[in-house]
Amino acid sequence: MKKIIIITGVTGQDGSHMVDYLLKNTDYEIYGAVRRLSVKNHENVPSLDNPRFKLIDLDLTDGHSIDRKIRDIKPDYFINFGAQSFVGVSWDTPRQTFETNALSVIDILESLRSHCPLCRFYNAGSSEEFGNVIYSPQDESHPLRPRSPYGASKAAARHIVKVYRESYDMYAVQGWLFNHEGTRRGEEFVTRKISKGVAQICKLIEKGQAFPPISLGNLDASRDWSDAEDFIHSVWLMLNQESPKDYVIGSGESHSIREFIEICVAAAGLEGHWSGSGLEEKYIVANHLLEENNLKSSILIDINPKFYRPAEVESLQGDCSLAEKELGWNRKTDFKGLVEKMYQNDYRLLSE
Ligand code: NAP
Ligand code: F7E
Repeated sequence: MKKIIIITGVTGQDGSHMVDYLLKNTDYEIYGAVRRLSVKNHENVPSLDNPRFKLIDLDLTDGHSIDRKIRDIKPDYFINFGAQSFVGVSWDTPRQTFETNALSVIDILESLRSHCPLCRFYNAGSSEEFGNVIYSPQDESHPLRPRSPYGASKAAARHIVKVYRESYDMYAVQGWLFNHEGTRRGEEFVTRKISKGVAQICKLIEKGQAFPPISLGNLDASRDWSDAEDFIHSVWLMLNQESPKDYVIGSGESHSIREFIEICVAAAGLEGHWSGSGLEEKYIVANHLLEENNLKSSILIDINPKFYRPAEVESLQGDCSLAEKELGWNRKTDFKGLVEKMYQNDYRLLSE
């Protein structure tokens, strides 16, 4: 009998990479859970024609739909990547964020306990649970100090996963994954906003056209950014240990948003410099094409306070030494490679 996996979040970044990874590395049957949307958004799921992959309707905010699918399918693994994953909007939709990210986890665990208690469960935890950090880099012992409704929802989910693991001896884990990005990253996250924005500007410069700046919020924040494709393997390793244990997955490095911009601009063959500070801070680009075309607009980045958050996580840096030692996990792509990959992908997409 082939093993059966349910994955939520398959229209998103991690869920879709997980489908690709499992189709390639296992012979399991995979059920990708999607919620009904008025306009379908299946661009990230390239495996729809594979007979081992099927879509099922499951909304994380509807416990009935979770229970029905688990009861009927009785999976061997349940991987929960589905979430309201955007920190910035979690202040606008705190209840929906909590329902989607935390309460749903109770529904999943209860249902697994009733219908298939041996199923292995992964819930997508986040470095945002560490929030207002008290030491760097953050390891598995760092306290949970979330700064956003999003971070609080993931911290709540972590506690409930641990409670079910300890109370009912279930295989339930929740890694602390630091930021991971890539070619399937949602366009509102800062990395993709920059890589796509710079690619669009580069195209306009090539055509000799003026360009509007990319408006951003807090440039002082720094993050531990990695390639999402490297992280999928760590999730599978966490799900297949002898006994369940949670790990920090990150790169061990922290880079500022300014550094991300500088590498991306260099990848586009442009040169630039910072000027001003606070709300007046700008990144100005120079390029022979700008001069040849008499283009006056050269501001690539400016600041718009609407992108500031009510509370900010200033800096995150993960200590993944335990995962390296005990899971044997290692990342392949470094920070510069990630930025260049994202820029080149966005430039190519605009060239098609
Ligand atoms: P993502 O691209 O935003 O994908 C989120 C997925 O959740 C989408 O497929 C979305 O479906 C689905 N979803 C949202 N609400 C749902 C609902 N009510 N019912 C069913 N599905 C729902 O996120 P990601 O970057 O792949 O992240 C995957 C998971 O890891 C998330 O739980 C996120 O919070 C967590 N995480 C991410 C990072 C990171 O840096 N990427 C780091 C730490 C933790 P629709 O297409 O229908 O919206
Ligand atoms: O923000 C700053 C912003 O939205 C990163 C999610 O995957 O990783 C992600 O959450 C930083 C923040 O990601 C803009 O204030 C400045 O300091 O790209 P982000 P995030 O909040 O780190 C964690 C680990 C998750 O778990 C989440 O699911 O960039 N920033 N200017 C901006 N951010 C955005 N989005 N847009 C700006 O214009």
